Amino acid sequence: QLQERTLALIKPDGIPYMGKIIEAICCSGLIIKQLRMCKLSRGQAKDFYKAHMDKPFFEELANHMSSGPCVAMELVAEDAIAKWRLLLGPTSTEVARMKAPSSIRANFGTDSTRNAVHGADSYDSARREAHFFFADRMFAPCAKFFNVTLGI
Ligand code: YYY
Ligand code: MG
Repeated sequence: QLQERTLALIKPDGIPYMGKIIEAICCSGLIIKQLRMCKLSRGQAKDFYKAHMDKPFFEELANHMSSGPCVAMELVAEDAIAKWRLLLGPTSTEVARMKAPSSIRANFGTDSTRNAVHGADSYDSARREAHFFFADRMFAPCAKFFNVTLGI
């Protein structure tokens, strides 16, 4: 089947639960193609979320995203973008706990800013965001370990 890629991010407030979040990812059939832990500067956080620069929560969001380490992952599966969005749940953790109680945000998020994880919402954002975190790894020697069994 056609393999799709997406970008997942464990936000600073989700880091204490990263083992459980990665377990949920693996159980759902998403394959982790790349993973890196990093800490965004405030400027990098603003750049990552620049589509929201006019929103009232932008400063708070940039502060949170640069408050500690994140784990960025490139995920691969059939319908990976939609699969990951479904698994992570609605933006508001209050809504998530009502409408998607088994989602990652319902279980590990605190509020609409500290909601544990991020997921790209389209092919274009997945491409941009994967490039944001992994562009410098494009020619990494470990690329030879992919392709054969997973078809990625
Ligand atoms: O894609 P998703 O993360 O579910 O929500 P967006 O509407 O794209 O907002 C991105 C990001 O902005 C959200 O994950 C936290 C933050 N945010 C916020 O701090 N307060 C809100 N009321 C809405 C969003
Ligand atoms: Mg979004």
